[in-house]
Amino acid sequence: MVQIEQDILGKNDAIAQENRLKFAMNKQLVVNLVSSPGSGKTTLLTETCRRLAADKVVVIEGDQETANDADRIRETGVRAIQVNTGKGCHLDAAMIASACERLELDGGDLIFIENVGNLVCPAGFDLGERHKIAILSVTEGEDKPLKYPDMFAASSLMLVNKVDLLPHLKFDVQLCIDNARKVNPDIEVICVSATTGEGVPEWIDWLQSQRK
Ligand SMILES: Nc1nc2c(ncn2[C@@H]2O[C@H](COP(=O)(O)OP(=O)(O)O)[C@@H](O)[C@H]2O)c(=O)[nH]1
Ligand SMILES: [Mg+2]
Repeated sequence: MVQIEQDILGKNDAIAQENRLKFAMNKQLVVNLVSSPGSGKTTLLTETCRRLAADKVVVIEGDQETANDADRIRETGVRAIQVNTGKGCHLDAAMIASACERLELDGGDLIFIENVGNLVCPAGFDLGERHKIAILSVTEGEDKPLKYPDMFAASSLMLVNKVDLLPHLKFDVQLCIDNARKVNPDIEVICVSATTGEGVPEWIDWLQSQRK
């Protein structure tokens, strides 16, 4: 088991490194959104695409089945490609390489990857992205960074989503942030609501600062 795991991860890391070099050469910013299912990745992405419509934005959508999320992105006018992983629980670097080829990008792009929803497997797979971004919604509980530390340790930024629901819930935002910083003292945090737009300008500013 250990040998197989090492072989798979070794092969993935080599392709991820090729992706990373290509992204750098083509001046592309690539961010990989990771979270459990339903935390609001696609909703936040559609809102983000609407606000960045004038930019060169594309989205690579990962789900086990269906093209629903790519369809939701395309409704905003942004190009999207759907990757179905079947039995797989995460995207890998080869899937991203092939999706980028199909997108025929010409450089300077902002590439969003929406990974398959789960807080475990996507943490272990480097796609060649600049940043992993963990989305945690306030309905999931403050303890998730402690229960699934790898995901939060691998992420540069945590977006705490659905803050519009806070008045209806017992969710301690500061405790959640403290828990995330226990596993990753450097993680940045932005509180957002993908549906009301609260915090979304700060998220867009964060993206723009990464593009410079
Ligand atoms: N109240 C509220 N609901 C949200 C927010 N973001 C997403 N949702 C809802 O959460 C559900 C799952 O969202 P979706 O974007 O499909 O999550 P994904 O599985 O992470 O892509 C949908 O019913 C969304 O309307 C938010 O900020 N506030
Ligand atoms: Mg989705």
